[in-house]
Amino acid sequence: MVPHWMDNDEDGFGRPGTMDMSCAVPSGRVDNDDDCDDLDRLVYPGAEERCNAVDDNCNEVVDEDRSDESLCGCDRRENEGSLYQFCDDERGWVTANRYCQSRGYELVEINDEDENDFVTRESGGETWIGLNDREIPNEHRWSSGGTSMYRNWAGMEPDRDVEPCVKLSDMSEWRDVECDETNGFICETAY
Ligand SMILES: [Ca+2]
Ligand SMILES: [Ca+2]
Ligand SMILES: [Ca+2]
Ligand SMILES: [Ca+2]
Repeated sequence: MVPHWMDNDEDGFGRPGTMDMSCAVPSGRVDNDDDCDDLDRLVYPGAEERCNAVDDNCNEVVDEDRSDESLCGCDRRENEGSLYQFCDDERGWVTANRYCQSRGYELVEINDEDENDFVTRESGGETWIGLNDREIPNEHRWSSGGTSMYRNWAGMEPDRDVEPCVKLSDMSEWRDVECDETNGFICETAY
């Protein structure tokens, strides 16, 4: 008798918890349970790691770098249950937001002072965060859809209706500015 496992996505790696025994491995089943996502045929041990906020190669690390190149074109950092990409490329807010979202990330949602200190320290300059009031003036929301009420406005901010996008300054305080200003930016995903 040999053990075998379900391989729903047909990538040759089986789904844990689906073991059965018989004299031979039946067709459609495989002799291992090494898949970490049996619904995605591009995700399996040894797969190519892509910049997508997913652990493609099943090594329990998301979007790790190949050689010394950053996989997402940004500096990868982990902190307190989040994975971040610190991106130096200067872009407008909308383009920066799209960059993060097309890779499975969101512009950073800052949840508390600790996170604000962390992102200030790691970015070291003016950088976009996800907060904005592009939809309803004076109602600031996070592009992630998150509900963090933490704010760290600089004195007199937010000050103008025509400045819907929010950047973090190198002093850790936030300023609202026009969205077509270009800055570095920070992407975040849960980890
Ligand atoms: Ca798979
Ligand atoms: Ca990985
Ligand atoms: Ca990945
Ligand atoms: Ca956060």
